[in-house]
Amino acid sequence: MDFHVITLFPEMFAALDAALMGRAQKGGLVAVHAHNLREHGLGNYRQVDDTPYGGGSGMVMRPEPIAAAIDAVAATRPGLTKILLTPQGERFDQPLARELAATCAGGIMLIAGRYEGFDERVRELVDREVSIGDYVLSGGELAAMVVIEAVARLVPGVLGNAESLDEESFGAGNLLEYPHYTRPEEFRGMRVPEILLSGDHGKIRAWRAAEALRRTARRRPELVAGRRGKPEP
Ligand code: 6GU
Repeated sequence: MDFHVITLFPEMFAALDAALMGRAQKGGLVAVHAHNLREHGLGNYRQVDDTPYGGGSGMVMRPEPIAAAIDAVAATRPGLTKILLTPQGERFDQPLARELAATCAGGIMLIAGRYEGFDERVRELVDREVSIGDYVLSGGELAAMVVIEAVARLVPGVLGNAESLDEESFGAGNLLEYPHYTRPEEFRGMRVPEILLSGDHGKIRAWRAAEALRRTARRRPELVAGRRGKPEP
């Protein structure tokens, strides 16, 4: 799967050359291309932002450089799904990651903004808007990387068989994961649950399923109720 990011900070995406994403890119399963929005800036200063109509503090990203960058990337790659990263977007979660992995075979274009926001007309240029959570980031770059990694690891072959999609948190049942233990059997007086040492794989499976449900019900009751979003007060 191909990812194309439009950003003022393409160098940030070198972070995806490490670990799982690095392996996936070297193996040809995933490609990440960062395109410098500055190249489409206006005038000698390659300006990409301007003061807001109506007054107020901060700068707003102008629509023309973003439109030019989107068009330049799309011209040679017509199948890309265009996603604007914005705190006002649809909340990114594992079901949305699965949806994008399943429906964006033609690749994904991610538009990362900086400053206070985009000119409203930029919204008309994209297919959807995504936020990674209710907190403020100075730009969409880290959000883009979150989306890229979460979607890329759902591409067949990206995870080794050591890693299972079904058993992890938000996996098959959209629950948190059951507790894990490794050696030693006793650590600072804390023992590994006896059942995990029993060798009875039927009982172990049942214990893990019950623990996953119990833990999710305590920590994230809204997931057990099958609802998305925050717990109700
Ligand atoms: Cl997608 N962008 C920015 N700038 N801040 C965010 C975000 C995105 N998602 C959460 N906070």
